[in-house]
Amino acid sequence: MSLKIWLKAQQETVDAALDQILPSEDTRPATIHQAMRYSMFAGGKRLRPILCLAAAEACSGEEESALFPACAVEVMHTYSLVHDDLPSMDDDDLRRGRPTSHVVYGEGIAVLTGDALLTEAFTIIAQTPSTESYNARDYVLELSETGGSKKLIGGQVLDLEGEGKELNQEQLVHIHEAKTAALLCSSLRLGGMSANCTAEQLQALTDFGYNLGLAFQVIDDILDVTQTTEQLGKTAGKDESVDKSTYPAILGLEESKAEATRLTTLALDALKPLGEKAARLEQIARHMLEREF
Ligand code: GRG
Repeated sequence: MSLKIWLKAQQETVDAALDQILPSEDTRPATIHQAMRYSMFAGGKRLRPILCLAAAEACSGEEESALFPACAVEVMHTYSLVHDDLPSMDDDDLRRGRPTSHVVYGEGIAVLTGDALLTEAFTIIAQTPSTESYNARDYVLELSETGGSKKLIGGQVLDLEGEGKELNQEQLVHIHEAKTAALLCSSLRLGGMSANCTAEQLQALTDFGYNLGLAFQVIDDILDVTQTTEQLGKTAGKDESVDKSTYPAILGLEESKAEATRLTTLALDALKPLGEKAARLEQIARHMLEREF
């Protein structure tokens, strides 16, 4: 099966699982459940759940078990986007070409939507079946560490504090480790854990996720320069390049491309202990480098 067809099938599997697992739109109070579903089904690529499922496959796991962490990481990711778009954060009116949650539902409901999604992520992850080596406690700790003040939230704090300042490469890497690489890494680790991976496999997934996460962010920054904001459908009105440090701004475009290639090579090298079963992970990394995932 070609990567394109496989990716589409995985997206559909994840969408169906999310649809089943999330409270329906008419669950009372309807507003919050409609708002949660509005942001969950907004056309995201489902990169994190797909990495989770591919990691489980690489460790000979069952898709059925990996679907719980796959949904949990996507729900946590969506919470971070809803809050990131708020007027008090990035103040974005559009995400993936659609009005953001606070534009549609008002700021109060958007804050609560993010809170509800974050809480829901833990309800979902706790349902991941135990294996010989891992149980609900391990899964919950993995996700809470990633969502906490040293990773996602810490990264957002550094990002807010860095606005309008000229950051150096080390500071930028630190933000992206926390904001982007951490959740990609956890998505892979949770997929492996749901498949009862060995310590060696878990390390391989961690190293792959770290380098892939950084590569993803460098590529995202490059695309911000090489494609127009309108094409990406990301933001309305506000030009983020003015107050945010990016790889092309620090390294230049050509060196940023070389950095994306270097990080992808490191990610691919990390997959070696997983052997042939990691073929999908390898394809995803190569595809990401060629053009946005
Ligand atoms: C805790 C409020 C809060 C924020 C945490 C993750 C994060 C920090 C903010 C999200 C905003 C952002 C631009 C993060 C960088 C990572 C990134 C490029 C996210 C977009 O991910 P995609 O491209 O999005 O996978 P889709 O829409 O496809 O799901």
